[in-house]
Amino acid sequence: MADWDSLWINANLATMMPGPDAYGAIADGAIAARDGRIAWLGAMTALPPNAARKTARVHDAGGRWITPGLIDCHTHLVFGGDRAGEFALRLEGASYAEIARAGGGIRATVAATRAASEQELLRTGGERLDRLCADGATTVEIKSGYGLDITTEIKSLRVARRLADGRPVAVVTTFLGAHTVPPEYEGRADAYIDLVCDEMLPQIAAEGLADAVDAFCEGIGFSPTQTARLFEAAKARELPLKLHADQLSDLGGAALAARFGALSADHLEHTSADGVAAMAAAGTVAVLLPGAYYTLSESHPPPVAALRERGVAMAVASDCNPGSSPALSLQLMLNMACTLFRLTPEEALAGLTRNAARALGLAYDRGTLAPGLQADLAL
Ligand code: DI6
Ligand code: FE
Repeated sequence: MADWDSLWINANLATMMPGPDAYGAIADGAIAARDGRIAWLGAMTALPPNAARKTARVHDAGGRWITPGLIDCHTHLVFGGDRAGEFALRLEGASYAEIARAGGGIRATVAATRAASEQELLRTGGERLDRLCADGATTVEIKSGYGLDITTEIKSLRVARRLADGRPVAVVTTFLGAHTVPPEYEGRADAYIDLVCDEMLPQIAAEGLADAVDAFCEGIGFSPTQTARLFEAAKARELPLKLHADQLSDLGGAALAARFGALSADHLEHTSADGVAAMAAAGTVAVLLPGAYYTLSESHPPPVAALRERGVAMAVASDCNPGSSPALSLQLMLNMACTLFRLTPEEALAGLTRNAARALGLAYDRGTLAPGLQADLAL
């Protein structure tokens, strides 16, 4: 009866399916794929007779663990230049916000990204994506937000889409035109939001370049009112929402994201109890980014105990970017989610699989191991 393309035998499976065991573990199991989908999984003792003979390729996992392919649901990995100099400045006492206000930070990367050719962005972005894949990623979200003009935002999103070509990974794109006010709009943030809503968003939506829309709601980013305007415009085009919320201060970003039914609110270091309650009620996923917390030497971690108590799904991601999280190891993020944010190992792995899929609206298709889902596996 078995008629499979691939079969992995002698594997321990972390299915990540909810249940009595936090990993949804199947010890001494096997998993089969057909046409890129999971066709069967279970204990070795339940494997149909002759299964191996009727399968094109049989792999012996040799007792290793198979998890769902890891999902990095928050990255900014298409960018030009680097910001190593800012690392040194911060060591000397400058803060992330001070560097940003002095024209460094995101704006420094915007200048370098505008100057970079599409080929250059494809090459450097590809090197970064390859490292995430080597660490077990099979789905990676990539945000724009280092263009902040229509040409460069579109260039970045096209590069992000093309990065998946020829690689064993799916790329999901997010339009982050509202990342910061570009220099040519200094002091005119509302006029820039007009440009984002009235020109960038329609063109990007028409070209199908974005799977979601995000913003940086922060003192050095955009106000809740400006963010809400963008969210209205995105909703009118039926684009899902995400938000950089409450990273450096509590502007009520988590509650704002929840009010708009956003897929996720990300960072959350300064989110209040009300914000957590609003996320719980709306089913908005909390995306925790320990790499940024670590790199910026923050001391105010996200309210993990409250998120856990309220049953808010917690995802974990790299936030790969040249300023606040120059990180390309998902296994290090698993470690830091536990050591810095006190997630349990089970919660951390769920954060890079099941809950990361939810943060991208893809839980119907990936993030757990179950028949019918994509056969995205990490061995
Ligand atoms: N928060 C972040 O962690 C990234 N963007 C944001 O709004 C960092 C962006 C950068 O520093 O380049
Ligand atoms: Fe980010």
